[in-house]
Amino acid sequence: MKILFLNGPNLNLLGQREPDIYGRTSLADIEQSVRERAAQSKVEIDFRQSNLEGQLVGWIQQARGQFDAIVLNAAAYTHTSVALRDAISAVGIPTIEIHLSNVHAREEFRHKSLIAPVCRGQITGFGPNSYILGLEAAISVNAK
Ligand code: CA2
Repeated sequence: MKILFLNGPNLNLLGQREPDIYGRTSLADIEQSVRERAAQSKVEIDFRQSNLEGQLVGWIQQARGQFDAIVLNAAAYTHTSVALRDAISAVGIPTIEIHLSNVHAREEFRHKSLIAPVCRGQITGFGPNSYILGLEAAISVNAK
């Protein structure tokens, strides 16, 4: 099983800025813990980050036939991107929406996710553990 982790804008700053909201763990630390958990289940992962909407759309399109699931922290694009939503819908790969913070407990503009209706489910508010829970959800949706 192969799972693609995609991270959207500014998540490369994790651990360096706004620790009160996003914690002190870097994206590289999160990737490492996801890799360790994935290895236990003999799951192959690819872990990427981009600040560019078009890059994320391209990666989703290219995932067709290559990955069994996508775990997506679309960051701010969650709340704005029709392009990401259309790409997820077009490729038809089960996609799990994840967030570090609880978007529903924050500003009102974060309560709306444009991608939620085309994702299999949403995991929000568990800090770096949202990525591990996302991995487990991705494995479970593929379990035969
Ligand atoms: O809680 C999440 O994971 C979010 O996807 C993070 C996004 C935010 O726009 C979403 O509403 C919820 C923001 C990512 C920005 O990450 C930063 C990390 C460190 C310092 C500044 C920003």
